Amino acid sequence: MTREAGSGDFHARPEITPERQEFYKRLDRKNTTPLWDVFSNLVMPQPQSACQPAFWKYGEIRPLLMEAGSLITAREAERRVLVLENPGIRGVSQITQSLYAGVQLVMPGEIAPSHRHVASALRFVIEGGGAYTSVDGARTEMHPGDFIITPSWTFHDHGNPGDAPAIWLDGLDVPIVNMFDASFAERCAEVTPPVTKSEEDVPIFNYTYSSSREAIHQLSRNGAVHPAHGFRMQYRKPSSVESPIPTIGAFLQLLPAGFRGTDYRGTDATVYCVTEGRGRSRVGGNTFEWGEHDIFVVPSWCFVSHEADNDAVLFSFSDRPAQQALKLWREEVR
Ligand code: 1HN
Repeated sequence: MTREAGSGDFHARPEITPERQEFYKRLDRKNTTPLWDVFSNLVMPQPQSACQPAFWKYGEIRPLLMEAGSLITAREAERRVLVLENPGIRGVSQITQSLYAGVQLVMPGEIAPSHRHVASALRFVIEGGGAYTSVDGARTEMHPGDFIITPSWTFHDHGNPGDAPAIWLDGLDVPIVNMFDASFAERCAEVTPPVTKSEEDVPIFNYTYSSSREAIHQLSRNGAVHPAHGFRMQYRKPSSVESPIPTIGAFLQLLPAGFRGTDYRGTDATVYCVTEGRGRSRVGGNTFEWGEHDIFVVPSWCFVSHEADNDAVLFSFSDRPAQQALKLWREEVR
């Protein structure tokens, strides 16, 4: 194929002359607009995310969450959550263009009432505190590091009969559902519906840390280390290649002590929660020095590299399965 010089570049926005301007005004009155005036904003040569790299230190967020705990009950709030908002897109309750994230607190003796919605949710447990979550009549205990899913349109409620606060990271595909204008939601008639099923008799919805930690350590003993990801696994449905949530992919990676990862980027903006260890991640031009329970976000197509001081474990989630289903996903390992 022959290529003219410069044929790979898109042209900048054409000049706006007085004559064109007058024409554009007449177009505007008929709810039309010239494509050539907006083309370069519509079709970017590579992702140009409005999202920014961002970092939340658990030591700063937890006191604010506890303060919320004395201001409002979980029941009154429906869900007592501090939403993690991406600083580049404040005011829309999004951590990325496709995902919602928040940190939820259920105090001892509290319940969060049962409801359901089209949006799917994941919980990554930070402090268990003796809490449980129920999904369509089956209840599971929440322990630190557990990855728990709430599938689309399933009734779910939470409670904490323990004597310590329960805190977890929520991830939902709310922005995807709303982009499609496909949101439905309703309250359950009962605030706390009865437990009618054993956890063993329903499809797995709690991927416990005891099992995933064992799996990741097994991988680190037998598998090859990835130059960027260390030892990384993606959560799957049992005996399947499918993601437990159709829109959201979840991952667990072990970075061995002294690990120095290479640069990586993907089109799936990714939310990280530090599960164990200390280290740092370079995200674009930023360096995030992290410890246990810190949370950070890597925007789409932004380079990230990780370093670990001691053995570190990172949980993460992104919209990768959604992008893969639509054949949009790309990655680059340096
Ligand atoms: C939700 O249902 C929960 O069930 C948490 O714990 C956060 C954020 C947006 C929409 C629904 C929960 C949520 C949410």
